Amino acid sequence: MKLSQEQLAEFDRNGFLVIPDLFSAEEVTEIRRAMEKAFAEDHPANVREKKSGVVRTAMGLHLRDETFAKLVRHPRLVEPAQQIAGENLYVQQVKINVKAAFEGEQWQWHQDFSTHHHDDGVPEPLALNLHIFLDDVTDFNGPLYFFKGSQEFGSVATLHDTETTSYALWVVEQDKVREISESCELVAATGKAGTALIFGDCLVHGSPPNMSPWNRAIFSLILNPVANAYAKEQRQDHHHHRDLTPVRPLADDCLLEPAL
Ligand SMILES: O=C(O)CCC(=O)C(=O)O
Repeated sequence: MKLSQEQLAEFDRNGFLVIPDLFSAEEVTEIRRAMEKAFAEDHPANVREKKSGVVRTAMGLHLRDETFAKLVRHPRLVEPAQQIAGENLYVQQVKINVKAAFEGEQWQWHQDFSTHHHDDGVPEPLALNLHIFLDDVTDFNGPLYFFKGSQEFGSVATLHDTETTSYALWVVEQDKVREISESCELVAATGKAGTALIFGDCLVHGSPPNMSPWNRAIFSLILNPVANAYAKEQRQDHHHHRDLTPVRPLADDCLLEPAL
C-alpha cells in the first residue's frame, strides 16, 4: 500500500499521519486473539503497571506469536514506512500498550528518539512508530496527545525518569513543553479500532492515565533504517531487537492466511 502525495505532505508538516480503517474488524479480531494470549503469559517482556500490576506493555511480540510475526511484515505498515524512511528497515521494537480501564497509567511527554539515542546509541531520528488501534480510542480512554509539528524543534533536552511509571523514559522538561505549546497545537489521536498512526522520532507526545471503564489497546511497531542502527546493547533485546535483517512485505491478506 502506498501513501498519496497529500498524505506524505501531511506527515512532513504535522509529524504524524492518521489512517482511519486501515485494518478490518476481522483483522483486528485476529490481532486481539494473539494479544490476549500474550497478556496471559508470565513473560519477562510483559511490563506491569507500577500501582495495579496489570500489564502495561507486552513486548517482543513477533518472537512470541505467528500473528505478530506476520504483522511486522504487513504491507500496509511496511510499505508506507519504506516510502518515508527508505527500503531497508529493521524491526526495532514490537509491543502492545494496553492502558487498562481504570488502571492504565500515563506516558510522560517524550520524543521516542531520546530513548533510542541515549539508551541504544541510534545516531539519527529516522525511526518510525507505526500504531494500530485495537480498541476504539476516544478522548476518554487515554489517547496519545501529539504536539502537531513539534518535530520541527528537532531533538530536545530530556531527563531520565525512572520513578513516575514502571517504564523508564527520557522525558521532555516542562519548560520545553510549555515553549513548544506556544507554537504547536495539541491534538488527541482518536479513532475506531483498525485506525493506524504513523509518527516520527522527534514528535513530542504523551498520554494521560485511563480513568475510564474502557480498555485502550494499541499495537506499536518501530522500524528503523538499517544504516541508522543501534550502537549500544545495554537494554534487553525486546526493547531494541538486534536482528538487522531488512523487513520485506508479505501479501496483503497475510493476517487472515493460516501460514506465514
Ligand atoms: O501507549 C501510549 O499511550 C503511549 C505510547 C508512546 O508514547 C509510544 O509508543 O511512543
